[in-house]
Amino acid sequence: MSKIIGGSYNNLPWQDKPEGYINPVWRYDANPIIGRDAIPTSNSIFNSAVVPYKDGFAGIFRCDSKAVTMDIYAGFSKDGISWDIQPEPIEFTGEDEEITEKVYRYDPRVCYIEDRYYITWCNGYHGPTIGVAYTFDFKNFVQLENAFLPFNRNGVLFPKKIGDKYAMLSRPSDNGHTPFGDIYYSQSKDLEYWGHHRYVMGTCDFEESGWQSTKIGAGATPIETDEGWLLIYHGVLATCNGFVYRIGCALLDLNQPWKVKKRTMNYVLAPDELYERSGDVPNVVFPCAALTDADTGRIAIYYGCADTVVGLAFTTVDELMAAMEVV
Ligand code: BMA
Repeated sequence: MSKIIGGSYNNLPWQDKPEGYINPVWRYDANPIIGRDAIPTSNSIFNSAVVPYKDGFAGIFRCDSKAVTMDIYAGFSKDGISWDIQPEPIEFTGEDEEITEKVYRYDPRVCYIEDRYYITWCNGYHGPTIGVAYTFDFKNFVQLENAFLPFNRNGVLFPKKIGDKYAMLSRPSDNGHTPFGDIYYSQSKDLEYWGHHRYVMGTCDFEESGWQSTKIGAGATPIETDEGWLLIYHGVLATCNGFVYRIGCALLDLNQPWKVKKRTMNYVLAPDELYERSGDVPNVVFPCAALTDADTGRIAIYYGCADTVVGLAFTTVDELMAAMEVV
């Protein structure tokens, strides 16, 4: 038995694994939990992140508009399943208008560190890079400097300092639909200047693990366990009909998280259901958050489905540990 290091959340959304189901991750039986038109202006709502907040949950949602522009919105939920998303996008305050000026914002992550909630997202600034902001209440948001130079995506913070420094995973990329991408680790004393970059892991040979042979990117905030940081990530295969996004996980060293101890060669979730296979961008499951309960080892994964709606899936720390192989 592996142990999650973290809080007890007995209000975590949960369903037991269906009888006879053999895969390590199973879906909420009333998926999708958020439809594409959950706010009046949205074309689609997907790739969104949630955290425990007060006696319920809060989240940051990617809502693409009917003009098909990308922005992020705050939302609240009592049960983690039924969400009330604010109809207006997040307004950021910050020291420099050049940075707070909106170009596009997408694929948010949320991470509680020390005393506040940090959000990271893919922020348009002469191409995609990693935007960083914090909030205490999901109403007022203060934007900090972009973490990196363009082009970068999938910036995911660790929930605590490691060796006295804040830590972030990211995926350097290009300005288009990147045909490559490995995961890197960066460190900062102040959440503004990032350095001491380390390579974490890359794609696999097509012959070895095809689903993650084109590019990979960090998904949810890493989950601290007694055996290492459990990272849920996405992996992509380039097919003759476009990219296919699936989900896997890896175990990173607790003190030196750029060292990978284990990794899935078989995916843990793939686009199998109709709402994952068909939508604005077919064949995409894209994880951005996971809620955990240290008492039971339960994990609830929030993921975008076909760039159109939000899905919820369940697993446990032991299921994910058993799905990985030593690298
Ligand atoms: C990536 C990002 C994600 C999206 C995925 C599949 O490059 O744009 O937001 O889910 O492509 O379209």
